[in-house]
Amino acid sequence: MRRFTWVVLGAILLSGLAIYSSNTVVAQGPARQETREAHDARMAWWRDARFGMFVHWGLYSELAGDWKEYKVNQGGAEWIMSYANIPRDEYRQLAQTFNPTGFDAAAWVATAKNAGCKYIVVTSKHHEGFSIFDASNSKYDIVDGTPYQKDTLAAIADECRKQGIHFCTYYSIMDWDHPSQTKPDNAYNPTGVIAERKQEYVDYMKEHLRQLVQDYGTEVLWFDGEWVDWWTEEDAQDLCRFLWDLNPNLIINNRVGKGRRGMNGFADEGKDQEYSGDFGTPEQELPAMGRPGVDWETCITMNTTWGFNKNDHQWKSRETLVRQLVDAASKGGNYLLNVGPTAAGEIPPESIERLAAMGDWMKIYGESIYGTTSNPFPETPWGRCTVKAHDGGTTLYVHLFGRVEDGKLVIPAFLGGAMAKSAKWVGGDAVEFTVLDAGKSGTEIIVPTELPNTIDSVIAIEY
Ligand code: H79
Repeated sequence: MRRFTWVVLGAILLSGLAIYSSNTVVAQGPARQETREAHDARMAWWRDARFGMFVHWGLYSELAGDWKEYKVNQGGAEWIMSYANIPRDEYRQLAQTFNPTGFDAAAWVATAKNAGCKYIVVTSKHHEGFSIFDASNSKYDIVDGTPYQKDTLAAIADECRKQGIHFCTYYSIMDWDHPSQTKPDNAYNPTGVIAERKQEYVDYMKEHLRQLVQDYGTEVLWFDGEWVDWWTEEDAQDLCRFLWDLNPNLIINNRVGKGRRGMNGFADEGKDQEYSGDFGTPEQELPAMGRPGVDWETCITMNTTWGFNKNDHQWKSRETLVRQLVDAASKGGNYLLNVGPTAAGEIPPESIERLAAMGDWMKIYGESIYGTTSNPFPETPWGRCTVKAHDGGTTLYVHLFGRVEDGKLVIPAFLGGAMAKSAKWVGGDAVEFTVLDAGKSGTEIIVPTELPNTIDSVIAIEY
């Protein structure tokens, strides 16, 4: 063959390879195949955001942990219908007195924004089955079923767009109210389905979800209650296809499908990609380490409940909350922090104070959280690390959770032995440092005994 032919053949082969590699298919659950680039683009805002506010609000907020003699002293007060085994008809009557006259969408969104949250996830329908939006196929919702008669979810969605916060919604597959759903004898978990009525219920959910995507513009669908036996991975795949047809950019959590193995929020090691959903969902726990290649978000309460509970006073400290956020970021995950507003529509003052404190910290140190990736070192005895690649190089953020013994800290070699160019306190002055062995042995930084911030002080090292 002539040389020219070889060159042409080679070029064809090479361009074929190039096309192949840039189109490498990422199976994001069996319901979707997209290129790595398309997948990264779809997840980009969510990965950069790192910090969101979760809102649990429903008829359970009215009971606030009490039903007759029954008291929820600890844990999810939003589960009271199941815990106290309240009959459907009695529970439904709560709607008639649900009148959140103190509700102020602008204030809620501003509270999240001032805390440094980039997105809000609001319960649209929890396990109780009541819709906190204007469900087109039900009267058991905030507009048609309560004296309040206004669409609070639409107001929150509008405010989010106004204030530049991503609007996202929670939706429970398990439903303790719908007539297609059967209840075990003593409580509602896990709820079953009358086989002939399963399709009716799936269609009912799909119409809710269509509304949330098309009419309310939700950017994430945060499913829950997927553990009911009758819900299958095939159902999840069908639902994902339905949702992505409505909005291909939608992000869906892994509780849409059957991969999650427990409260750690992930599928069995190495199996996450085999199930539906874009991200893992640890609940009330921070994983010991991240899972490379798997997006995740941990959801955490400030006290022990999701829905408002007047009996629960076990509030986490500001320090714990900030450090949990830093910990999540250092492991490549997002932190979704919950508030449970009262039936009057007010976020409890204890939550407001804590969010404000997080905002104070984030205003100075936010650059070490947003858009960062996980810690590169096997151990970080000083606290945590986050990393940010940028046009001029790479920044390593060293998060100090406490004083450093004898004022010297050796940061191990980074980026294969790159030389540190500068070091400074985030929000402050330069920090003294020495490059060890031209970077091959890392960088020594001099840390004063008095740290600028008692919760977490951050040094930014430029490479
Ligand atoms: O909405 C909040 C809680 O009401 C809800 N999720 C957060 C975001 C929640 N529902 N249940 N739980 C939390 C705990 C449930 C645990 C179990 Fe299971 C369900 C145990 C057995 C079925 C999850 C699925 C853990 C193992 C399998």
